[in-house]
Amino acid sequence: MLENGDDSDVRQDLLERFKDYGQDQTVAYWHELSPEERNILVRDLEVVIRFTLLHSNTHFDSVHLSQKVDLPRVSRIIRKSLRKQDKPALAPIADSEVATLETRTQEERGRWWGLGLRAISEGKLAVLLLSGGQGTRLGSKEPKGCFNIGLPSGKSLFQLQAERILRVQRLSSQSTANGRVVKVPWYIMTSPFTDAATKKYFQSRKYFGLEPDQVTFFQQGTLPCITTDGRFIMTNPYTIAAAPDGNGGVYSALKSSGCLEDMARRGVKYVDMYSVDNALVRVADPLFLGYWIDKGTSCAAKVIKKAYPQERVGVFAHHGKGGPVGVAEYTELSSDLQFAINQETGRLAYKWSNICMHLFSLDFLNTVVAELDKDSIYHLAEKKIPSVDGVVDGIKLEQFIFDSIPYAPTVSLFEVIREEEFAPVKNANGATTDTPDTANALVQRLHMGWVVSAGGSIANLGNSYASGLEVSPLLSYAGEGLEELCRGRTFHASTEIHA
Ligand code: UD2
Repeated sequence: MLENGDDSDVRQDLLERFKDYGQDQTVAYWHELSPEERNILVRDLEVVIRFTLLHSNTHFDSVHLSQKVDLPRVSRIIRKSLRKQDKPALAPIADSEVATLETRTQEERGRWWGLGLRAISEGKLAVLLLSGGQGTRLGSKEPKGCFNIGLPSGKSLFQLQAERILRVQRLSSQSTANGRVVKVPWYIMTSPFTDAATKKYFQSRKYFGLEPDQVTFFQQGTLPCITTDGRFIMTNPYTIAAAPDGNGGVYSALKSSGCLEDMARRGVKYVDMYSVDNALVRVADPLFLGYWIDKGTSCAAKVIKKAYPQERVGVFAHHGKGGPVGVAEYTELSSDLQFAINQETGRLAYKWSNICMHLFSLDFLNTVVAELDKDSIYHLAEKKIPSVDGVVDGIKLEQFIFDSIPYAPTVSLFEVIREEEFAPVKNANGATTDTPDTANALVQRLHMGWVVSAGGSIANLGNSYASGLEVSPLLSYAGEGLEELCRGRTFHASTEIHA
């Protein structure tokens, strides 16, 4: 802090430090700043960097972040990420490398389901929700998990996910001799955009029936937004523009927050990581977990066949022929590869899509955190960024959750049925795809199928695509256990069947 306004030595020291890292523009307006603004800038440049969090339609008041910005680390990230990398050419994933639907037997499904429930009953599974993203495309100011997609119950995405965890806990306890319920730890990664509102939402709804001590919130990091030549962008003369460091920020956040140690203390061996904006996400899926335990690999991901070349999903691919498995994000896949066709099958060559449902061993997470930090290569998201010099062409630095996969010695890819497990909520209603309405319709159609399969029937079905009904997750996780309730009964369309 500046004592009695004397700033020459402090300014000199900061100027030298930031000059060393090519960031002297951060103190370029020093002479114009009031003593109060100088204090703000000095405090932030010295200990933490005060950010104006980049948000397209609302600028947060500059957020004072608790974590220190380590200038050498940030500079290493900028330097290595801006450097042109000669990435190896991508090569498709062969069907034989995927556990496809056709290749699994009923016996295997039953065995995997049991294996998964047993691991959960032994407290070996933790669930981690990636919930730091902004709901920009959805047009919501609230964290996406708070969003009500219009189901008969009016439940938000957070509530649906919390109730699926409760259901899995019950199923897992029923699978044990002593029937003891083991609480699945739920780690929720937020960002400065979503942290306060998310915590308030859970507290005001009493964690949807979960125990508060099984829910842990932790924040991902933020990074300065930079110009194309790597210089911090100043939002105003004493504030640096910044943004969350991508959902792959989970790795450094797991370490800096102490959550990795907390997981070890709880006896966690497996971590199920997923994105908030999938209305059909099978959180803590015993089938997926059991399959993966059976395979014994370092990490696993659920995959579905791509619906069309331009679908906004990452695709799994080899980094180089015979190289490690990774994911090419839709924002980085050339249109040639988007449309490339496998000449033998006539199908898309890059068809195994990432739906942001991952399983990692805690052992693997403990090693990959260090490797990702050492390599420090981030994705560059080009953005128009408001700055002290007007709107400039800037870059947000992001890591992706799947950046860790190429470091895994072994990877398992598990195909699932799109209609059962993938209902993205990305865009506001009115858009063609991935809206609350399309997700609502997918949920109700799936659950209607469950009820009919269990011997029930539905009255007053409209002829609209969205007709169907809703089954509370507390009643059934994947359509199981509905026979007794549904057989011979008629239910009204667009209602929720609950316990
Ligand atoms: C994600 C996947 C994409 C595909 C698609 C399916 C990534 C990087 N891409 O694309 O391959 O699976 O979903 O719908 O996963 N998030 C954070 N912090 C951030 C940014 C995002 O926690 O800084 C969370 C966000 O809250 C959400 C998830 O990550 O839960 C995916 O968010 P997104 O909207 O950035 O990813 P999207 O839809 O572009």
